[in-house]
Amino acid sequence: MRRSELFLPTLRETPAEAQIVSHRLMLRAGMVRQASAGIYSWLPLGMRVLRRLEQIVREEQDASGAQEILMPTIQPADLWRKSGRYDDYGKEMLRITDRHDRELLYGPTNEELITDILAADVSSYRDLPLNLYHIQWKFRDEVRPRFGVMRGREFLMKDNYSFDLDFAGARHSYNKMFIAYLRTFKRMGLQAIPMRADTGPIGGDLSHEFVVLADTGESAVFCDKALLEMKMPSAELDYDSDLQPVVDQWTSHYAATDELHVPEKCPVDEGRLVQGRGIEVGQIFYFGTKYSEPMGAVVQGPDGNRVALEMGSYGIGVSRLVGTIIEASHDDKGIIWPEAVAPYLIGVVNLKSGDGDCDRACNDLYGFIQRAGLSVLYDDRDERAGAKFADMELIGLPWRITVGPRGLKNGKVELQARAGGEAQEMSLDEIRNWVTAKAGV
Ligand code: P5A
Repeated sequence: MRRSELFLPTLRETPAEAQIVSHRLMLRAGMVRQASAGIYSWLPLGMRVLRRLEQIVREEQDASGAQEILMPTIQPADLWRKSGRYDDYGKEMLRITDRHDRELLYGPTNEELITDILAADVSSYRDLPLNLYHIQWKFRDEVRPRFGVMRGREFLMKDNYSFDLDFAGARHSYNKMFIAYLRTFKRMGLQAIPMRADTGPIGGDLSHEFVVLADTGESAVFCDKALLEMKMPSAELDYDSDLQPVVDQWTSHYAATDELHVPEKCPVDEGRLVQGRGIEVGQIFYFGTKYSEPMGAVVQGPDGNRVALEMGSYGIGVSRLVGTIIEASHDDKGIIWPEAVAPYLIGVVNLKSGDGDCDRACNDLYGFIQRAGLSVLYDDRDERAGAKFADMELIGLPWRITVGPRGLKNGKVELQARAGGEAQEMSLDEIRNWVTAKAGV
């Protein structure tokens, strides 16, 4: 993409309404604009990051055996009356009436809707296990929407729902998601720590939050230092194998959010206890038959008896993750995107647009990078070099290639990593080789 054509309204000034760095940077880098409190429009740069996160989530869900569906944002109130949650959910639920006076709501989560689908279409134990996910906008009328996309009212969530015949099956489904979540966040460059958590309005008796440590996190968290040094489950670990020992390795170490942390009962001595603040990027729940029973999601078991489905639900805050990654990776100049989620991998800066040699070299390189299959933003604008650098640093692309008249006289361009380190002078051949190697072709 050429910068001159991209809708990228960056801001020099720090927006007064933004209290935390990720919110400030998302506004300044032209990623989002507020439509109303806690509700945002996503502009091209923000949208590209959101899509990349979705894709990582999708790939890890698919790898775990979950199947993608798409449920609507608007749900009938009656379903929530069946589960008993319609009144309990209170003011956080946005309630809507249509022209026929039918009561609807904008879904804050989808346990009821998915259970209703299963109740109608699954009747035998042979149809199980099932794990269905979607990536869809949710609405929760939060009392205090704040910190931009971190606590929005409208936000993008990946949510899935597992259905099993018995507890052993449900626990295996829970464990699969536990591992899929570790892998998902790791791929995004985040260290997310699983912590025992309260189940809140979702209910049930087993739950883990996945928490990224950050000073701007909304909750206080406590965990054993050992968890910060844990190794990821091996890439060879098969989802069909017994996952309990792997999950036990993680859950054997103490970790709790402030709701569950009781200092007097904490088994970790002070030297090993990490106390900090955390951002909840995901949460998983096992709640047995809490929804399937009242909603009639029942199957015939192998012995002919009818049994209510054993269920769990699993959520990832996809839009919240955009802010979380920025909280975890930035400096005083702007965002530092990890390669795996960057809106573009490479920025090409033309130091003298309009100069024949510079334009030609940049155009060639821009075409070459695109043909290699890498994403590139080419700053072809007629702007001061300082302004172009400041913009590139703000939007945080992992690599910058600078092309200027002085270097070109010697056939050289400059390669610089956003994450730091020395800039490297390279010949045009060398930079093309670097691109080819990066593309892995
Ligand atoms: C699990 C999936 C659920 O809703 N039902 C379906 C269960 N869980 S949850 O913990 O309440 O939400 C899942 C994740 O969504 C993100 N999240 C938010 N992100 C931005 N703004 C909000 N207001 C918001 N509320 C929840 C969190 O990352 C949470 O872990």
